[in-house]
Amino acid sequence: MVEAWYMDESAGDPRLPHRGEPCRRVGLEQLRRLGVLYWKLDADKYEKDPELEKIRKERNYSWMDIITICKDKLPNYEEKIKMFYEEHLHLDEEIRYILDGSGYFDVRDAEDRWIRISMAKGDMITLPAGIYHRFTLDQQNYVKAMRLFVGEPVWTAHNRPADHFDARRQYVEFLAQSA
Ligand code: KMT
Ligand code: NI
Repeated sequence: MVEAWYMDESAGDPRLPHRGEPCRRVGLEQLRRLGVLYWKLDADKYEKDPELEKIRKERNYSWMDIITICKDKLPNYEEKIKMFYEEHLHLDEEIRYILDGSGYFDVRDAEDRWIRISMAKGDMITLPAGIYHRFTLDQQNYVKAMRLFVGEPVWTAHNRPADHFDARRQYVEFLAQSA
């Protein structure tokens, strides 16, 4: 099962786990209350997987591509890595399915604390529109992920502060109701 925990406050290499001491784990139910959805799939059959097809159909994830993030494969690697780790939000869902490798998605909880979600092969996640988040590789320095989208993709990241967007306002309202 996917592991998530409250991050410690220490600075330093983002690719380290930053587990607090003692470690405070976060479960799927708690993630769901933040609007974060998670599925476990068999990444070896992503090309022909009825379970994946079902999710895509139900949630209208019509568009997809595959991105490989490692030094030798991704153009403008350093710049992109930096952008991914800037705290930001999107006006649409961010949907990622890890096909190989691993990495961390950090999301803010309702009290603005960082929760770190450790994602590896077979893990699929949806971050809701308007949630503040960021991504980093871990010490493996490699991830291959499917990116999905409802309709034509818009990758624009709005760095924090981005509180004036409707998507943010709606998300804050959702949080208040799901508390
Ligand atoms: C993003 O938007 O943060 C990315 O595409 C990088 C993460 S994909 C595992
Ligand atoms: Ni993002």
